[in-house]
Amino acid sequence: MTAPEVERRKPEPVKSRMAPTDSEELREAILAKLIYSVGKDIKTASPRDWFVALALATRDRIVDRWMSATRRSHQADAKQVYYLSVEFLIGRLLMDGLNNLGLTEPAREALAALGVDLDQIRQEEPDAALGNGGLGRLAACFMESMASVGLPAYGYGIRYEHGLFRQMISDGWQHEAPEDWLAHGNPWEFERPEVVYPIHFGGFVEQVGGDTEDAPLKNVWHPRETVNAVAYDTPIIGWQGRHANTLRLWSARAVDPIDLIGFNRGDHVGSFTARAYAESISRVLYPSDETSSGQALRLRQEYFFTSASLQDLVRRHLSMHKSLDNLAEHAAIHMNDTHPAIAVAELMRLLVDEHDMLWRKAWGITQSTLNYTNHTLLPEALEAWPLALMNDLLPRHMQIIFLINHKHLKQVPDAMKTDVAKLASVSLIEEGDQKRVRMGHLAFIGSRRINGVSALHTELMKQTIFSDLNAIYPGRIVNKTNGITFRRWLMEANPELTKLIVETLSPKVLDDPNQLVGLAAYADDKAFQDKMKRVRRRKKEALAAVIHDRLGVKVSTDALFDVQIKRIHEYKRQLLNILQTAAMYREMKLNPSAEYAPRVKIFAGKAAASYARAKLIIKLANDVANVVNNDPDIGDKLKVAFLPNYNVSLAEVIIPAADLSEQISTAGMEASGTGNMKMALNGALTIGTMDGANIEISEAVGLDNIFIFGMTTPEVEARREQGFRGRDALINSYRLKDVLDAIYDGQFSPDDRSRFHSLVDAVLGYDTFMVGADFEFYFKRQRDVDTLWADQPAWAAARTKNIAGMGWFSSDRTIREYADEIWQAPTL
Ligand code: 26Q
Repeated sequence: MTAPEVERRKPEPVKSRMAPTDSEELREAILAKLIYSVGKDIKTASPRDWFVALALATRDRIVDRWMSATRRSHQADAKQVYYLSVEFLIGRLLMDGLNNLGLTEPAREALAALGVDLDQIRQEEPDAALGNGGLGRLAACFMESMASVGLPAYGYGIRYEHGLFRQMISDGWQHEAPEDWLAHGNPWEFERPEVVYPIHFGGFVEQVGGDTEDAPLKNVWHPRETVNAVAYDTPIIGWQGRHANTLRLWSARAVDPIDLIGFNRGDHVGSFTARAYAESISRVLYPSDETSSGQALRLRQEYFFTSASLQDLVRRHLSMHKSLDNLAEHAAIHMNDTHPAIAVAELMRLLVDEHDMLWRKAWGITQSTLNYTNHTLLPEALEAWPLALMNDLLPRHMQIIFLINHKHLKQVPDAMKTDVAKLASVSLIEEGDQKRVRMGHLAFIGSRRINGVSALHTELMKQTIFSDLNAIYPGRIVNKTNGITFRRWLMEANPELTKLIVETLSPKVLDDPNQLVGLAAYADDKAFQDKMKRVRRRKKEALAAVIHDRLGVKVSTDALFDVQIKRIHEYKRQLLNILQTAAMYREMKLNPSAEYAPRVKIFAGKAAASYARAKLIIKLANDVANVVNNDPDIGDKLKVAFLPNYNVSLAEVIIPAADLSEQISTAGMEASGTGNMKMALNGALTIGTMDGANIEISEAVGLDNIFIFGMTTPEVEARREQGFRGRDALINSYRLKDVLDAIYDGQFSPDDRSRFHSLVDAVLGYDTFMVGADFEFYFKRQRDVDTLWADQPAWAAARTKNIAGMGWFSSDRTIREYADEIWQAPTL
């Protein structure tokens, strides 16, 4: 950021004439790091060396605050939040650290004095892409917000050696390449070789004792395999450096590095295989979201990090308290989706088997300590582990789950007990050919609170997957609408807009985002809008440069930048957007004088490697781009750009340049969305369905300032019940027929005319995602977009009202709600 504002809001530090300024001090520190830690001098240092030197100097300043914050919360014996997440999609940390310490400008000056450009070397930092998408990014925003609001917390996850794959597009098709973020080391983390816990798998359970009063019955787990979990800590500093928390990620380490007997026998390769197998647990992030892989390695990952985290927090509690009796008063454990849901059984195992607690008491503590967030209702994403697999890998946990289920079913209301279907629906075990453990049910039963991530999503949770459990435990389900951290998504991604907002309102807006409402008064202010125009232009030029650089496509910054960036999924309906684009193109060809706003259609997103249809949708976007971009009749009226390898860093470039934000999921399917919030905050108008947090956004910005279209959730449901087929939509939309015919005919794929038959057939057939049904409404709503774009002052006013309405979507607000209503954890 533009730290002048940050500097201004701090009282001027009293410095003697001889004291160095922040920038001089930083310059010395960077130089010392370059020489003594990196081992290079100014002459030989590469941009990466400079990045590492700056990161290390920044880290020192973070560490000071981190240690005092940790000491303070320890002394206060403050309640700790433990946020368990199999994904943390962090991105880069350099600008986050500098911004929150108010050191961005001093660092820029310090480097400039050394002949180095901050904006160049910051590009050297690899993204920590330890997540797939929304869920992982939410965890990263929450870490930053917990530090910013002063909530003592640990994030717990897995230190994947390889994060989400790199996406390459060749000839329009997605290819995956391994990602290697640790190749040059990681300056932010601290290895803690002394913090290590054994994680057991397999084997059998033996019952011992039980014959006398002094020797109560005990279950002893004899595992077949043990892997060590080693901690790596990364400090997460909050706004203004007021507080810092720890992100503790676990790495798998074999108990024995080599099989010496095998090695000595001459089996030089084989003697390492056991180690490779053990350490494969933290090797790579599962690259698919919204589908449960059901594979043993995934279950091993989930148990590995959950058990290590619980052992760690139990040990921490016992270092300060006599017993675990008061665990719930001092710890709130959060399960980010069901991925750590085995925590319910693992905490019971630790309390009962390892700490000799009676079942009833242990269950009370478990239920008061754990909480769970659900992020999806899609059936294919709901985790249900085959009982046989679970029994093989975690035999003691399986016994505990059966006992939890037995006691749970015993106390369901009598009316439910006699209804076999209802009883089956609330059981932790799914019956059928292959019995499975329902992880969502396990998380529900073992938690104090469970929450959805937007008002609609929470309502649908109550009505669908958890309706019967909700009837048994009314009040347990609550809503916590998602949020985003404004430090990264406004201050760091868009320092120009931040500066304008601060100058227009006051620096206080940086502490209290609700003050953004003050911007609404400037909706029609000429002077303000002129400045805004300059900011917009700069951010669009930066994106245009990236598009040119990566795709060789020249786009006009006068055009409307129409952006859809997210994982590629049928329910997110990139296909609907592409069909609309192709239809627009065909109408432009037919009627060259038609009044369309000049547009650049920008897409980015990864498809799971095994998701063939999503990959075909990427190919279609690129095939349409090829035809449109090379058509001399079209020129700047329409351009299509699919930017490869979408990640957090690319998002930081695209989002501030978006004029229109596409949030067009089939109603009822997107739990919340968070990109919708990021783009609106940066001044995009949304075109979207009444889905997820789009609904809250429409309330916050006003229906006049958002383009809502499409069927609502009940309408989608009704349409499904009627047995709607996509071809039924053709009667009402000649354009849909025309564009589907053109695609089917191979107009966009002359080299393989049947390439997209399966896609067109899917739309004309069951049309699971209602692409056909919503097409005409969507197309017409896009023409309303054109009309407003033609009236630039009206557009600018609507844009300003969008930004003004976004204060509530700060993840600081979300985190305060979790702290008050779920964790009952006071901030420092
Ligand atoms: C599960 C089992 C095995 C392998 C992978 C998975 C898996 C991994 C990731 C399942 C789901 C995910 C990610 C889900 C996700 O990102 N959901 C999104 O969460 C956001 C934050 O709440 C919401 O805004 C989005 O609407 C939701 O789609």
